[in-house]
Amino acid sequence: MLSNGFRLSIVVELMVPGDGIARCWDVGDRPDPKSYILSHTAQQANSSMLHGIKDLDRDPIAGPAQAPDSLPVIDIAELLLDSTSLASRPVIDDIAAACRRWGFFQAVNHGIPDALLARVREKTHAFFDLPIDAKLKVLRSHDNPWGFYHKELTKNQRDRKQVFDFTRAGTDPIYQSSNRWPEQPGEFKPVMEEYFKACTNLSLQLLEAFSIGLGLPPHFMHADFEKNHTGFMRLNYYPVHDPIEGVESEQQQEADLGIHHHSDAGALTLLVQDDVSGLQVHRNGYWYDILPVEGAIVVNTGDMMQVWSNDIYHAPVHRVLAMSERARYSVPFFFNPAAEARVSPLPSVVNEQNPARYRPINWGEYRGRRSAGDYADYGAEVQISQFRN
Ligand SMILES: O=C(O)CCC(=O)C(=O)O
Repeated sequence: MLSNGFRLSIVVELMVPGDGIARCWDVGDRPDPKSYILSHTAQQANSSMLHGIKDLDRDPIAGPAQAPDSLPVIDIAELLLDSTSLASRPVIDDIAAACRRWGFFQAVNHGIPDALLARVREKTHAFFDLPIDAKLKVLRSHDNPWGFYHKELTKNQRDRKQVFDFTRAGTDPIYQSSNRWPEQPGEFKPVMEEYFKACTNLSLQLLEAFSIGLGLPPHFMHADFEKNHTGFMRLNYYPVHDPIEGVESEQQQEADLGIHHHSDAGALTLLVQDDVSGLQVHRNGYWYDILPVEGAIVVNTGDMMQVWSNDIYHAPVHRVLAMSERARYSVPFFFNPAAEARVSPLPSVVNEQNPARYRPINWGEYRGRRSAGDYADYGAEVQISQFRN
């Protein structure tokens, strides 16, 4: 848990046990300080613009003065038993409070078996361990986003990672394309499909908490997901060395972060991370680490949840640092509505005093534009701020 460049003594001293957020950083302890943190700190004062917008990746990392509270770890067992029971109300309130404050929490007792998570981890490692030629056989293309990719962009900057993306079986309604599955490792597809199903079920249960938290019946949001959701799974591999270093001449700007800052486009994200740190959330001008908590699934809200809730829940900006000592693996499941969903602030959060802050968004179109920008640099990325009233 405290690997990858963190000095054990410092982290133990400054962390509240189990809360998943560390309090203080010595920049010398950060993953890849040379290539990113130090150079960016030095440039911070005079060079913080990216495509005409403030580049949040240049903001400082939180020290003790900026971290008076912590990212919650929430036991969701009662919610999974019955979201309408009295016993689940404190869980729902904790989730609502976490999503207002951080947009993130770590869920424990989430019901996904450890054995399944272990198999997902094993297959993820085995896939990324394949020789590059085997991975290139399932390479993502311009018109089909499913499969392997090693040159992904976030905010038009190349990330230091490799990914493998897949979605539901059949032809997906946004890109009219279908999954690419590798021949190796064996059992890769059934394991991933089983995990996809488990994440879909858990996400639907979490949606009940979000609906109740916004004063709506538990199943209010289900209509946009149950039959035709467009959720997808991503396997992330953050190697220590830039995966295309010295191989490609195009897009050779330095991949100085694992993933540059972004918010997730959809409703909510479930993430399993391994024991290597690197994920950070941006809050009030600082970056806070989300440290691995054993057995927990990290949950965060996305752009569509921010719109539905009329800014009560927010889509947190987050990123992953570049690795310097050990590779990192993570598996996010992005739970997204049906392609035809028209997303706008929900009736329970809009009234005369609080008018709708967004115009309706067509999810399929929004998602299509966002992922096109991940593939190649098509200029400014689509953002929900463009739909603000
Ligand atoms: O690897 C992580 O911890 C975060 C992944 C993420 O933000 C993404 O894939 O969009």
